Amino acid sequence: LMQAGRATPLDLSSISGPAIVKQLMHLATFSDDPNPAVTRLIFTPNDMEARRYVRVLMRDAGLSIREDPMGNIYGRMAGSSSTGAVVTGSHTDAIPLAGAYDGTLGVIGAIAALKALRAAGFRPERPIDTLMFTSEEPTRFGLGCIGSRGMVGALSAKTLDAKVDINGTTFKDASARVGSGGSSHEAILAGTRVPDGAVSAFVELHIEQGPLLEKEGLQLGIVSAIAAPAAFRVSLSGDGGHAGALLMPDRNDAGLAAAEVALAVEEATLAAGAIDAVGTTGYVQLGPNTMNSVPREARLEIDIRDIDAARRDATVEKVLKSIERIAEKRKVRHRVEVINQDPPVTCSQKVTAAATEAAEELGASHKSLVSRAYHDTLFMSQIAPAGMIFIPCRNGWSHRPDEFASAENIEMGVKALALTLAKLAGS
Ligand code: HGY
Ligand code: MN
Ligand code: MN
Ligand code: MN
Repeated sequence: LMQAGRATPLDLSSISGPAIVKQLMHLATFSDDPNPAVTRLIFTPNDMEARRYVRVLMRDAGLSIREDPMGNIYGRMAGSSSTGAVVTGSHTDAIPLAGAYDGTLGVIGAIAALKALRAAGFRPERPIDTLMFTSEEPTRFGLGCIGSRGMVGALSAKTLDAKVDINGTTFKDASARVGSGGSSHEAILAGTRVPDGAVSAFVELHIEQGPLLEKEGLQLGIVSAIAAPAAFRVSLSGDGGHAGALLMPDRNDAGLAAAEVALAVEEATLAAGAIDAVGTTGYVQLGPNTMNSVPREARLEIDIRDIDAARRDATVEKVLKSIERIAEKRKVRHRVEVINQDPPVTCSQKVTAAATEAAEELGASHKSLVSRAYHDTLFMSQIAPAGMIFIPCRNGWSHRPDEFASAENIEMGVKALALTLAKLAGS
């Protein structure tokens, strides 16, 4: 492939979709739930297996490995200069009963891309780092992108102190298993923070998790922007009581209040009048959650997103007002905790141009599109020009066991990533 500014063409023929699929399927075996589902929460035994496997692949690709105190794992291809690294990576953690491609494609694919660049005799000017972010999903500690937030200084020790899992385990105690943990959240964050200027560009390869590319028969997506995610936790409590003896007029049923709140989320989101506005009540936990006891506790986790931040915030405001109204009407006590309310990101022209050029040199059909899912790229964009490359996934399905991407689309995605990295790293 003639690469702009390069004397010799870059031969990426060693990149094999079927070989990468084999690695992805092996990685998928490290799961708390049986195949084809993948469940893999940060620092659990299966996550430790996944980390070990990623290290094996990084070593096999000739990369020098380093791990920071939060467990972000770097695999470096040295360059003639020692700073301003071009970084590419994604995550291997998986929410309960997810699939085999979300995140993992951008970790395994990045290692395969660097292995191919080395085989093609490519010697970068700036170093290239592949990165396995320690955890992108919010499942265990209730906050997404905990590793990239730590890397860019978007996470305080105070916030991290408050993040405990369902057993009350803190990030620090759980990260001790990684062996690169630390004595306190301050120390862990200090050792994770990326120094200014250390990263010159960031690009993440990921499945689209939406149906557009497949619908239009396109091979690649160049991400222009990432939607603004917000999440919050709502606790509702009533007095509960005996399902037989407590008469209806005397009830303040927390379960019914929760049901109304979930409907209010849908109503407020639809009222935004924009297809890009989405709202989900994905988690509802009732207490004591048994047939003949009137629910006295309800915990909800609500996720509201939009590519327009102001419109997203207006939807959030509407939902918060509805919670007040519903709690008042049903005489339940309520507590709302904002988990995150992050701005959207416009991807960097420098990265999207390099990725578009790579797609064109590969003769890959492509289009620019918005990412409705959030990614670690959302935070890496705070310290460096950042962007993403998407490949199609079947029916746009994701966060489901039947999530799927074809070997040929994976192969094209990894080739585009390799070429984009070569352009950004210079030689
Ligand atoms: O929820 C998301 O957008 C990502 O998959 N964590
Ligand atoms: Mn995900
Ligand atoms: Mn993901
Ligand atoms: Mn074009």
